[in-house]
Amino acid sequence: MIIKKYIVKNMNEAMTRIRYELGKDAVILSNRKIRKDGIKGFFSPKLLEVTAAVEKLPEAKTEKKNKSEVENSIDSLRKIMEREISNRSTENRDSLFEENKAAESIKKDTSDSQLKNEMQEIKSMLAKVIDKDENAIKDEFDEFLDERDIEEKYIQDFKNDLNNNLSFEDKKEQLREYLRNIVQIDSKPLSGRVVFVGPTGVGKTTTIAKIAGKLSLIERKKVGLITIDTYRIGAVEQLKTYAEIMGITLEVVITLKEMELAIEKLSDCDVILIDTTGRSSKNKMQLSELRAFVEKAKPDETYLVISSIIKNKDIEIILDGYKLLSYDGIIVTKLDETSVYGGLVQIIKESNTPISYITTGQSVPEDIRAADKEEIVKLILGEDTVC
Ligand SMILES: Nc1nc2c(ncn2[C@@H]2O[C@H](COP(=O)(O)OP(=O)(O)OP(=O)(O)O)[C@@H](O)[C@H]2O)c(=O)[nH]1
Ligand SMILES: [Mg+2]
Repeated sequence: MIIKKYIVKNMNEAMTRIRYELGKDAVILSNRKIRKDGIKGFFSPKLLEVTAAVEKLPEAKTEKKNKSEVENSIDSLRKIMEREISNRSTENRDSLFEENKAAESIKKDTSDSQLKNEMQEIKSMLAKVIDKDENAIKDEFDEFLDERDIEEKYIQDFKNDLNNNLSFEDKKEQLREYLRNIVQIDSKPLSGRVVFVGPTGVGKTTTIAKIAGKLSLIERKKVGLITIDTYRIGAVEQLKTYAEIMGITLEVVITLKEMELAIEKLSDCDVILIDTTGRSSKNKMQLSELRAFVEKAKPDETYLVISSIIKNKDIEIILDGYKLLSYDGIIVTKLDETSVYGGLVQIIKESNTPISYITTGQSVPEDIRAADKEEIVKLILGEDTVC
């Protein structure tokens, strides 16, 4: 049994290293939080000490630990060369005897062709080993993409340009650069009329409460709230409760005319946040009805709120369906509920719309922050977690 300790920043990093070094059959024996030694450690973030074990190393790693196939091939080559040298010296000695000349010539021919054959054999052995190593690198990177839930079709242009002979780490660095180029961020301060749309239960109302709290309590802005969320019992109550706690005016809108009136009433506000009913992106009727309300509000900004726990397959349908609402920013919610963020690549690629905010928990108003490019790239690569 092989037991190995890893000092890492987080569990994701541990899992990636364990899988790479010990293989898929490895099990985690223990994990505990530790600090680096010395005073410096006291001020730096805690690290994780993870102990993992595996019965035996996977084949590729065993080869590396034991004598590798390349080394074996070199050994064989050496033996052949030694034999050839010894043959040659015999040849020299024999050449002293004229009577043995004919026999010697036959021997030399035999030994030359034998050497040729063996060299050919070694050549193909080496080619196989090199080929195997290249495949191992490729598989490891593809495995990494799978683990991070990064779908190949969304990074096809990156993969097409990727040199497969690069090491795993170099490929990862190239992916980091690629992500830095495609991640669009826009977290300009909110002002005017801002509408929030998105599927049911993604966190629109909670996000609005968080933003309203930050704007009114911290930035001291005059905030007004409008909700057209009148379809479910308790839906208005949710926002009403937050509005009362924060001392913010809430207008409830049922008809298109009321939307106009509500906007007028709140015209002295710096920011008007408009909550909407969660709609299925497949229901075009509902979305068209919602669009009529949104158009009446004449928004300065429309945010599509989407949850990071939505399945990759559904992201496409949502982004596509909600195009009807002409969203110009995206808010990704519930990042605390997952530790794999490859779906963000899909959101970024398919929406071609900047991410403005991310939310990281249920607490109002704390669990929201402006999107940060480097943080998003690290989350996708599994180098960061949301706590
Ligand atoms: N873990 C976690 N939960 C969240 C987050 N944001 C919202 N929630 C929770 O998600 C649930 C639904 O939130 P709502 O704000 O009611 O969602 P909604 O989009 O307004 O839902 P509908 O109005 O029904 O469409 C609530 O339990 C929230 O507390 C988040 O960032 N992390
Ligand atoms: Mg709601």
